[in-house]
Amino acid sequence: MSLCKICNNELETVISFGEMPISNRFVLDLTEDEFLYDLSLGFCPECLMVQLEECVDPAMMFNQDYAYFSSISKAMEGHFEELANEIIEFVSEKPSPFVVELGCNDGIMLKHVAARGIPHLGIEPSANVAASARENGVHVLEDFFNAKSASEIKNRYGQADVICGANVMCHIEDINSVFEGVSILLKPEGAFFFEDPYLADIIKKTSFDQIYDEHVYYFSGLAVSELAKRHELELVNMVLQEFHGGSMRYYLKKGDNNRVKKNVPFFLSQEKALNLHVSDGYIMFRERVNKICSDFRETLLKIKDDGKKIAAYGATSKSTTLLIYSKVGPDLIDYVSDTTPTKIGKYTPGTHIPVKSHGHFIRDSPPYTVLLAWNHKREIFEKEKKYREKGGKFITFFPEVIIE
Ligand code: JHZ
Ligand code: SAH
Repeated sequence: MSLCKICNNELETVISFGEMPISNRFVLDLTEDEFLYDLSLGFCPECLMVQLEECVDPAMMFNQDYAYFSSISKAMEGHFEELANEIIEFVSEKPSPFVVELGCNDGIMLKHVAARGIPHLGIEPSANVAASARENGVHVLEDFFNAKSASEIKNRYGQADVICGANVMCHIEDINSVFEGVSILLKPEGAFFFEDPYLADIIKKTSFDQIYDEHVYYFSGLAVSELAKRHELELVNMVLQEFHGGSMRYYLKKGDNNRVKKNVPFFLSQEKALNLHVSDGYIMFRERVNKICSDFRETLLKIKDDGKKIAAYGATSKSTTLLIYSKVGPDLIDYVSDTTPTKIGKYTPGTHIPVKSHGHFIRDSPPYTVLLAWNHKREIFEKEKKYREKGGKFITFFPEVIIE
Protein backbone atom coordinates (compact mmCIF):
# COMPACT_ATOMS: atom_id res chain seq x y z
CA MET A 1 0.00 0.00 0.00
CA SER A 2 1.47 3.39 -1.01
CA LEU A 3 1.08 6.56 1.00
CA CYS A 4 0.12 10.04 -0.21
CA LYS A 5 3.19 12.21 -0.65
CA ILE A 6 1.27 15.22 0.63
CA CYS A 7 -0.80 14.04 3.60
CA ASN A 8 0.50 10.49 4.26
CA ASN A 9 -2.95 8.91 3.86
CA GLU A 10 -3.27 5.52 2.11
CA LEU A 11 -3.65 5.79 -1.66
CA GLU A 12 -6.29 3.93 -3.66
CA THR A 13 -4.89 2.52 -6.91
CA VAL A 14 -6.50 3.98 -10.05
CA ILE A 15 -4.57 1.97 -12.68
CA SER A 16 -1.33 -0.04 -12.89
CA PHE A 17 0.66 -0.15 -16.12
CA GLY A 18 3.43 -2.52 -15.00
CA GLU A 19 7.16 -2.01 -15.44
CA MET A 20 8.33 1.04 -17.38
CA PRO A 21 11.72 2.53 -18.31
CA ILE A 22 12.68 6.20 -17.86
CA SER A 23 10.61 7.97 -20.49
CA ASN A 24 13.20 10.51 -21.64
CA ARG A 25 16.19 8.17 -21.62
CA PHE A 26 16.60 7.30 -25.30
CA VAL A 27 18.74 4.22 -25.77
CA LEU A 28 22.00 4.34 -27.73
CA ASP A 29 23.25 0.81 -27.09
CA LEU A 30 20.58 -1.90 -27.23
CA THR A 31 22.71 -4.32 -25.21
CA GLU A 32 22.56 -2.04 -22.14
CA ASP A 33 20.04 -2.88 -19.38
CA GLU A 34 17.36 -0.25 -18.86
CA PHE A 35 16.31 0.85 -15.39
CA LEU A 36 12.68 -0.17 -14.74
CA TYR A 37 10.13 0.93 -12.13
CA ASP A 38 6.49 0.07 -11.52
CA LEU A 39 4.11 2.65 -13.00
CA SER A 40 0.90 2.89 -10.97
CA LEU A 41 -1.46 5.79 -10.43
CA GLY A 42 -3.08 6.37 -7.04
CA PHE A 43 -5.81 8.64 -5.67
CA CYS A 44 -5.72 10.12 -2.17
CA PRO A 45 -9.26 10.23 -0.75
CA GLU A 46 -8.05 12.65 1.95
CA CYS A 47 -6.37 15.51 0.03
CA LEU A 48 -7.76 14.46 -3.41
CA MET A 49 -4.37 14.45 -5.15
CA VAL A 50 -3.90 11.95 -7.99
CA GLN A 51 -0.28 10.86 -8.03
CA LEU A 52 2.23 8.14 -8.91
CA GLU A 53 2.52 5.41 -6.31
CA GLU A 54 6.23 4.76 -6.97
CA CYS A 55 8.59 7.58 -7.98
CA VAL A 56 11.91 7.56 -9.80
CA ASP A 57 14.94 9.34 -8.28
CA PRO A 58 14.89 12.88 -9.84
CA ALA A 59 18.65 12.76 -10.54
CA MET A 60 18.05 9.77 -12.84
CA MET A 61 15.59 11.80 -14.92
CA PHE A 62 16.89 15.38 -14.78
CA ASN A 63 20.60 15.55 -15.55
CA GLN A 64 23.13 16.50 -18.26
CA ASP A 65 21.46 14.10 -20.73
CA TYR A 66 17.91 15.45 -20.46
CA ALA A 67 16.28 14.86 -23.85
CA TYR A 68 13.47 17.46 -23.88
CA PHE A 69 14.21 20.91 -25.26
CA SER A 70 11.13 23.14 -24.91
CA SER A 71 11.90 25.39 -27.90
CA ILE A 72 11.40 22.53 -30.37
CA SER A 73 7.79 23.64 -31.02
CA LYS A 74 6.79 26.94 -32.64
CA ALA A 75 3.44 26.91 -30.86
CA MET A 76 5.14 26.56 -27.46
CA GLU A 77 7.50 29.44 -28.38
CA GLY A 78 4.45 31.64 -28.99
CA HIS A 79 2.73 30.50 -25.81
CA PHE A 80 5.74 31.28 -23.63
CA GLU A 81 6.36 34.66 -25.27
CA GLU A 82 2.78 35.57 -24.32
CA LEU A 83 3.36 34.41 -20.74
CA ALA A 84 6.59 36.45 -20.59
CA ASN A 85 4.68 39.55 -21.73
CA GLU A 86 2.11 39.01 -18.95
CA ILE A 87 4.94 38.80 -16.41
CA ILE A 88 6.76 41.83 -17.84
CA GLU A 89 3.57 43.87 -17.48
CA PHE A 90 2.96 42.60 -13.93
CA VAL A 91 6.44 43.66 -12.73
CA SER A 92 6.66 46.88 -14.77
CA GLU A 93 5.57 49.10 -11.84
CA LYS A 94 7.51 47.21 -9.16
CA PRO A 95 10.35 49.16 -7.49
CA SER A 96 12.87 46.27 -7.54
CA PRO A 97 11.40 43.51 -9.70
CA PHE A 98 12.63 39.93 -9.43
CA VAL A 99 11.21 37.05 -11.49
CA VAL A 100 11.94 33.40 -10.67
CA GLU A 101 11.06 30.49 -12.96
CA LEU A 102 11.28 26.87 -11.89
CA GLY A 103 12.27 24.43 -14.66
CA CYS A 104 13.23 27.14 -17.16
CA ASN A 105 14.65 24.48 -19.50
CA ASP A 106 16.32 26.13 -22.55
CA GLY A 107 15.04 29.59 -21.58
CA ILE A 108 11.98 29.50 -23.85
CA MET A 109 10.12 31.91 -21.52
CA LEU A 110 12.78 33.71 -19.45
CA LYS A 111 14.81 34.82 -22.49
CA HIS A 112 12.09 37.45 -23.14
CA VAL A 113 12.27 38.67 -19.53
CA ALA A 114 16.09 38.73 -19.77
CA ALA A 115 15.94 40.69 -23.04
CA ARG A 116 14.10 43.49 -21.15
CA GLY A 117 16.89 43.65 -18.57
CA ILE A 118 14.55 42.53 -15.75
CA PRO A 119 16.32 40.78 -12.83
CA HIS A 120 15.40 37.10 -13.00
CA LEU A 121 16.59 33.61 -12.13
CA GLY A 122 15.82 30.27 -13.76
CA ILE A 123 16.14 27.20 -11.53
CA GLU A 124 17.08 24.28 -13.75
CA PRO A 125 18.76 21.02 -12.62
CA SER A 126 19.36 19.55 -16.11
CA ALA A 127 22.81 20.84 -17.11
CA ASN A 128 22.42 20.55 -20.90
CA VAL A 129 19.17 22.53 -21.17
CA ALA A 130 20.46 24.99 -18.53
CA ALA A 131 23.47 25.63 -20.80
CA SER A 132 21.07 26.39 -23.67
CA ALA A 133 19.19 28.87 -21.45
CA ARG A 134 22.47 30.63 -20.63
CA GLU A 135 23.22 30.89 -24.35
CA ASN A 136 19.83 32.62 -24.61
CA GLY A 137 20.95 35.26 -22.08
CA VAL A 138 19.16 33.74 -19.09
CA HIS A 139 20.61 33.77 -15.57
CA VAL A 140 20.39 30.14 -14.35
CA LEU A 141 20.92 28.36 -11.05
CA GLU A 142 21.63 24.71 -11.82
CA ASP A 143 19.74 23.08 -8.95
CA PHE A 144 16.50 21.44 -7.87
CA PHE A 145 14.01 23.88 -6.37
CA ASN A 146 12.92 23.04 -2.81
CA ALA A 147 12.74 24.74 0.60
CA LYS A 148 16.54 24.59 1.01
CA SER A 149 17.45 26.12 -2.37
CA ALA A 150 14.63 28.70 -1.88
CA SER A 151 16.28 29.91 1.37
CA GLU A 152 19.65 30.15 -0.35
CA ILE A 153 18.15 32.14 -3.25
CA LYS A 154 16.37 34.47 -0.81
CA ASN A 155 19.58 35.08 1.15
CA ARG A 156 21.49 35.85 -2.02
CA TYR A 157 18.97 37.79 -4.16
CA GLY A 158 16.04 38.71 -1.88
CA GLN A 159 12.38 37.74 -2.33
CA ALA A 160 10.62 37.46 -5.68
CA ASP A 161 7.64 39.32 -7.16
CA VAL A 162 6.85 36.36 -9.39
CA ILE A 163 7.51 32.65 -8.96
CA CYS A 164 6.27 30.58 -11.86
CA GLY A 165 6.71 27.23 -13.55
CA ALA A 166 5.26 25.42 -16.54
CA ASN A 167 5.24 21.64 -16.73
CA VAL A 168 7.53 21.40 -13.76
CA MET A 169 5.47 21.55 -10.56
CA CYS A 170 3.85 18.19 -11.34
CA HIS A 171 7.38 16.73 -11.76
CA ILE A 172 8.57 17.33 -8.18
CA GLU A 173 7.86 14.52 -5.72
CA ASP A 174 8.54 16.60 -2.60
CA ILE A 175 5.85 19.14 -3.46
CA ASN A 176 5.43 20.09 0.22
CA SER A 177 9.03 21.30 0.17
CA VAL A 178 8.38 23.22 -3.08
CA PHE A 179 5.36 25.01 -1.59
CA GLU A 180 7.36 25.74 1.57
CA GLY A 181 10.09 27.14 -0.69
CA VAL A 182 7.56 29.37 -2.45
CA SER A 183 6.35 30.71 0.93
CA ILE A 184 9.96 31.54 1.82
CA LEU A 185 10.91 33.14 -1.49
CA LEU A 186 7.73 35.03 -2.46
CA LYS A 187 7.19 38.68 -1.48
CA PRO A 188 3.98 39.21 0.59
CA GLU A 189 2.19 40.70 -2.45
CA GLY A 190 3.95 38.44 -4.96
CA ALA A 191 2.29 36.17 -7.52
CA PHE A 192 2.87 32.43 -7.74
CA PHE A 193 1.47 30.58 -10.74
CA PHE A 194 2.10 27.33 -12.53
CA GLU A 195 0.59 25.28 -15.32
CA ASP A 196 0.51 21.54 -15.84
CA PRO A 197 -1.62 18.96 -17.69
CA TYR A 198 -5.15 19.21 -16.24
CA LEU A 199 -6.59 16.10 -14.59
CA ALA A 200 -10.09 16.84 -15.93
CA ASP A 201 -8.75 16.83 -19.53
CA ILE A 202 -6.80 13.63 -18.95
CA ILE A 203 -9.92 11.92 -17.63
CA LYS A 204 -12.29 13.33 -20.27
CA LYS A 205 -9.98 12.52 -23.21
CA THR A 206 -8.59 9.33 -21.63
CA SER A 207 -5.15 10.77 -22.46
CA PHE A 208 -3.41 8.28 -20.21
CA ASP A 209 -0.06 8.76 -21.99
CA GLN A 210 0.41 11.78 -19.67
CA ILE A 211 1.04 9.19 -16.95
CA TYR A 212 4.78 8.49 -16.81
CA ASP A 213 7.80 8.78 -14.50
CA GLU A 214 8.28 12.57 -14.81
CA HIS A 215 4.64 13.35 -14.00
CA VAL A 216 4.33 12.60 -10.30
CA TYR A 217 1.11 14.66 -9.83
CA TYR A 218 -2.08 15.08 -11.90
CA PHE A 219 -3.46 18.35 -10.61
CA SER A 220 -7.07 19.43 -10.22
CA GLY A 221 -8.31 22.68 -8.68
CA LEU A 222 -9.72 20.60 -5.82
CA ALA A 223 -6.33 19.13 -4.91
CA VAL A 224 -4.33 22.33 -5.55
CA SER A 225 -6.62 24.39 -3.28
CA GLU A 226 -6.15 21.80 -0.50
CA LEU A 227 -2.38 21.77 -0.99
CA ALA A 228 -2.27 25.59 -1.01
CA LYS A 229 -4.15 25.81 2.32
CA ARG A 230 -1.59 23.52 3.96
CA HIS A 231 1.09 26.10 3.10
CA GLU A 232 -0.79 29.33 3.93
CA LEU A 233 -1.39 30.04 0.26
CA GLU A 234 -4.72 30.52 -1.53
CA LEU A 235 -5.84 29.45 -5.00
CA VAL A 236 -7.19 32.69 -6.50
CA ASN A 237 -7.62 31.92 -10.22
CA MET A 238 -7.59 29.09 -12.73
CA VAL A 239 -7.16 29.60 -16.48
CA LEU A 240 -7.37 26.78 -19.04
CA GLN A 241 -4.55 26.45 -21.57
CA GLU A 242 -4.90 24.51 -24.82
CA PHE A 243 -1.32 23.18 -24.72
CA HIS A 244 -0.03 19.67 -24.00
CA GLY A 245 -3.47 18.19 -24.56
CA GLY A 246 -5.20 20.53 -22.11
CA SER A 247 -3.44 22.27 -19.23
CA MET A 248 -4.55 24.43 -16.33
CA ARG A 249 -2.75 27.49 -15.02
CA TYR A 250 -3.22 27.94 -11.26
CA TYR A 251 -2.67 31.37 -9.67
CA LEU A 252 -1.90 31.48 -5.92
CA LYS A 253 -1.35 34.27 -3.43
CA LYS A 254 -0.14 34.36 0.16
CA GLY A 255 -2.70 34.37 3.00
CA ASP A 256 -6.39 33.42 3.01
CA ASN A 257 -8.11 36.73 2.47
CA ASN A 258 -7.54 37.36 -1.23
CA ARG A 259 -10.03 38.20 -3.96
CA VAL A 260 -10.83 34.81 -5.54
CA LYS A 261 -11.94 34.86 -9.19
CA LYS A 262 -15.24 33.18 -10.11
CA ASN A 263 -13.30 30.68 -12.25
CA VAL A 264 -12.16 28.85 -9.13
CA PRO A 265 -15.59 27.78 -7.78
CA PHE A 266 -16.68 27.18 -11.40
CA PHE A 267 -13.87 24.69 -12.16
CA LEU A 268 -14.13 23.09 -8.71
CA SER A 269 -17.81 22.33 -9.24
CA GLN A 270 -17.07 20.98 -12.75
CA GLU A 271 -14.45 18.68 -11.24
CA LYS A 272 -16.97 17.42 -8.70
CA ALA A 273 -19.49 16.80 -11.49
CA LEU A 274 -16.79 14.61 -13.11
CA ASN A 275 -16.45 12.75 -9.77
CA LEU A 276 -12.75 13.60 -9.48
CA HIS A 277 -13.17 13.86 -5.68
CA VAL A 278 -14.11 10.17 -5.21
CA SER A 279 -12.24 7.03 -6.20
CA ASP A 280 -15.30 5.64 -8.04
CA GLY A 281 -14.84 8.48 -10.53
CA TYR A 282 -11.79 6.69 -11.94
CA ILE A 283 -13.26 3.23 -12.65
CA MET A 284 -14.53 4.05 -16.15
CA PHE A 285 -11.20 5.71 -16.98
CA ARG A 286 -9.41 2.41 -16.42
CA GLU A 287 -11.83 0.61 -18.74
CA ARG A 288 -11.51 3.25 -21.46
CA VAL A 289 -7.69 3.06 -21.30
CA ASN A 290 -7.81 -0.68 -21.92
CA LYS A 291 -10.21 -0.25 -24.85
CA ILE A 292 -8.04 2.41 -26.55
CA CYS A 293 -4.96 0.20 -26.18
CA SER A 294 -6.58 -2.83 -27.78
CA ASP A 295 -8.16 -0.71 -30.59
CA PHE A 296 -4.80 0.97 -31.22
CA ARG A 297 -2.88 -2.30 -31.48
CA GLU A 298 -5.55 -3.92 -33.67
CA THR A 299 -5.61 -0.92 -36.04
CA LEU A 300 -1.84 -1.14 -36.52
CA LEU A 301 -1.94 -4.94 -36.93
CA LYS A 302 -4.56 -4.63 -39.64
CA ILE A 303 -2.51 -2.05 -41.58
CA LYS A 304 0.58 -4.26 -41.26
CA ASP A 305 -1.41 -7.30 -42.41
CA ASP A 306 -2.34 -5.31 -45.53
CA GLY A 307 1.40 -5.00 -46.19
CA LYS A 308 1.60 -1.24 -45.50
CA LYS A 309 4.40 0.54 -43.67
CA ILE A 310 3.74 2.50 -40.45
CA ALA A 311 6.00 5.24 -39.04
CA ALA A 312 5.44 7.53 -36.04
CA TYR A 313 5.87 11.27 -35.51
CA GLY A 314 7.36 12.80 -32.35
CA ALA A 315 9.54 10.72 -30.03
CA THR A 316 7.65 12.04 -27.02
CA SER A 317 8.28 10.96 -23.48
CA LYS A 318 4.55 10.36 -22.95
CA SER A 319 4.39 7.79 -25.77
CA THR A 320 6.48 5.42 -23.63
CA THR A 321 3.34 4.52 -21.64
CA LEU A 322 1.08 4.25 -24.71
CA LEU A 323 3.47 2.04 -26.71
CA ILE A 324 4.50 -0.31 -23.90
CA TYR A 325 1.01 -0.73 -22.43
CA SER A 326 -0.44 -1.33 -25.96
CA LYS A 327 2.40 -3.78 -26.77
CA VAL A 328 3.37 -1.80 -29.88
CA GLY A 329 7.03 -1.98 -30.86
CA PRO A 330 9.35 -2.09 -33.88
CA ASP A 331 7.35 -5.03 -35.30
CA LEU A 332 4.53 -2.56 -36.01
CA ILE A 333 6.23 0.86 -36.19
CA ASP A 334 9.31 1.12 -38.41
CA TYR A 335 10.74 4.33 -36.94
CA VAL A 336 9.81 7.56 -35.16
CA SER A 337 10.54 10.89 -36.84
CA ASP A 338 11.82 13.62 -34.52
CA THR A 339 13.56 16.98 -34.92
CA THR A 340 15.53 16.82 -31.64
CA PRO A 341 19.22 16.27 -32.57
CA THR A 342 20.01 14.34 -29.35
CA LYS A 343 17.17 11.82 -29.92
CA ILE A 344 18.03 11.01 -33.56
CA GLY A 345 20.07 7.81 -34.00
CA LYS A 346 18.86 6.40 -30.68
CA TYR A 347 15.95 4.07 -29.82
CA THR A 348 12.74 4.71 -27.90
CA PRO A 349 12.90 3.65 -24.22
CA GLY A 350 11.58 0.14 -23.60
CA THR A 351 10.18 -0.45 -27.10
CA HIS A 352 13.44 0.18 -29.02
CA ILE A 353 11.96 1.77 -32.13
CA PRO A 354 14.68 3.70 -34.06
CA VAL A 355 14.41 7.51 -33.94
CA LYS A 356 15.11 9.07 -37.35
CA SER A 357 15.36 12.61 -38.66
CA HIS A 358 12.48 14.59 -40.09
CA GLY A 359 14.36 14.59 -43.42
CA HIS A 360 14.15 10.79 -43.43
CA PHE A 361 10.38 10.97 -42.85
CA ILE A 362 9.91 13.43 -45.74
CA ARG A 363 11.96 11.27 -48.13
CA ASP A 364 10.26 8.05 -46.99
CA SER A 365 6.69 9.42 -46.97
CA PRO A 366 5.16 6.33 -45.31
CA PRO A 367 1.45 5.65 -46.02
CA TYR A 368 0.58 5.67 -42.28
CA THR A 369 2.05 7.69 -39.41
CA VAL A 370 1.12 7.43 -35.74
CA LEU A 371 0.97 10.96 -34.33
CA LEU A 372 2.66 10.35 -30.98
CA ALA A 373 3.01 14.15 -30.53
CA TRP A 374 -0.80 14.48 -30.78
CA ASN A 375 -0.69 17.56 -28.54
CA HIS A 376 1.11 19.41 -31.36
CA LYS A 377 -1.43 18.27 -33.97
CA ARG A 378 -2.31 21.74 -35.30
CA GLU A 379 1.34 22.71 -35.79
CA ILE A 380 2.27 19.33 -37.30
CA PHE A 381 -0.74 19.13 -39.67
CA GLU A 382 0.15 22.61 -40.90
CA LYS A 383 3.78 21.57 -41.41
CA GLU A 384 2.87 18.24 -43.08
CA LYS A 385 0.18 19.56 -45.45
CA LYS A 386 1.99 18.09 -48.46
CA TYR A 387 2.33 14.65 -46.84
CA ARG A 388 -1.44 14.55 -46.26
CA GLU A 389 -2.23 15.95 -49.74
CA LYS A 390 -0.17 13.11 -51.25
CA GLY A 391 -2.37 10.60 -49.38
CA GLY A 392 -0.34 10.12 -46.19
CA LYS A 393 -2.56 9.34 -43.18
CA PHE A 394 -2.05 10.19 -39.53
CA ILE A 395 -3.32 7.90 -36.76
CA THR A 396 -4.44 9.50 -33.49
CA PHE A 397 -5.88 7.74 -30.46
CA PHE A 398 -7.59 10.09 -27.95
CA PRO A 399 -10.43 9.83 -27.10
CA GLU A 400 -10.57 7.09 -29.73
CA VAL A 401 -8.43 5.72 -32.55
CA ILE A 402 -8.90 7.78 -35.72
CA ILE A 403 -7.18 7.63 -39.11
CA GLU A 404 -7.24 11.01 -40.90
P1 JHZ B 1 6.13 16.93 -26.47
C1 JHZ B 1 7.93 16.57 -22.38
O1 JHZ B 1 6.89 15.69 -22.78
C2 JHZ B 1 8.43 16.12 -21.04
P2 JHZ B 1 6.83 15.09 -24.27
C3 JHZ B 1 7.85 16.84 -19.88
N1 JHZ B 1 7.68 15.88 -18.81
C4 JHZ B 1 6.54 17.51 -20.14
O2 JHZ B 1 5.71 17.63 -19.28
C5 JHZ B 1 6.35 18.15 -21.47
O3 JHZ B 1 7.43 17.88 -22.34
C6 JHZ B 1 6.26 19.64 -21.33
C7 JHZ B 1 9.08 16.42 -31.55
N2 JHZ B 1 8.52 17.27 -32.60
O4 JHZ B 1 6.19 18.41 -26.50
C8 JHZ B 1 9.87 17.15 -30.52
C9 JHZ B 1 8.86 17.04 -33.91
O5 JHZ B 1 9.64 16.11 -34.22
O6 JHZ B 1 4.83 16.34 -26.89
C10 JHZ B 1 9.68 16.35 -29.28
O7 JHZ B 1 10.63 15.29 -29.21
N3 JHZ B 1 8.32 17.85 -34.87
C11 JHZ B 1 8.78 17.92 -19.42
O8 JHZ B 1 8.15 14.60 -24.67
C12 JHZ B 1 8.30 15.74 -29.46
O9 JHZ B 1 8.02 15.79 -30.86
C13 JHZ B 1 7.45 18.85 -34.59
O10 JHZ B 1 6.98 19.57 -35.50
O11 JHZ B 1 5.69 14.16 -24.29
C14 JHZ B 1 7.21 16.54 -28.76
O12 JHZ B 1 7.27 16.32 -27.41
C15 JHZ B 1 7.08 19.06 -33.21
C16 JHZ B 1 6.10 20.15 -32.84
C17 JHZ B 1 7.63 18.25 -32.24
O13 JHZ B 1 6.51 16.48 -25.02
N1 SAH C 1 9.02 24.90 -18.53
C1 SAH C 1 9.40 24.19 -19.71
C2 SAH C 1 10.17 22.91 -19.37
C3 SAH C 1 9.39 21.72 -18.97
S1 SAH C 1 10.46 20.33 -18.82
C4 SAH C 1 8.22 23.86 -20.57
O1 SAH C 1 7.07 23.97 -20.14
O2 SAH C 1 8.43 23.48 -21.72
C5 SAH C 1 10.58 20.18 -17.06
C6 SAH C 1 11.83 20.87 -16.57
O3 SAH C 1 11.79 20.91 -15.14
C7 SAH C 1 13.09 20.09 -16.95
O4 SAH C 1 13.93 20.94 -17.69
C8 SAH C 1 13.67 19.64 -15.61
O5 SAH C 1 15.07 19.61 -15.60
C9 SAH C 1 13.11 20.68 -14.66
N2 SAH C 1 12.99 20.26 -13.24
C10 SAH C 1 12.75 19.02 -12.74
N3 SAH C 1 12.73 19.03 -11.39
C11 SAH C 1 12.95 20.33 -11.01
C12 SAH C 1 13.04 20.99 -9.76
N4 SAH C 1 12.92 20.34 -8.60
N5 SAH C 1 13.27 22.32 -9.74
C13 SAH C 1 13.40 23.01 -10.91
N6 SAH C 1 13.32 22.43 -12.12
C14 SAH C 1 13.09 21.11 -12.19
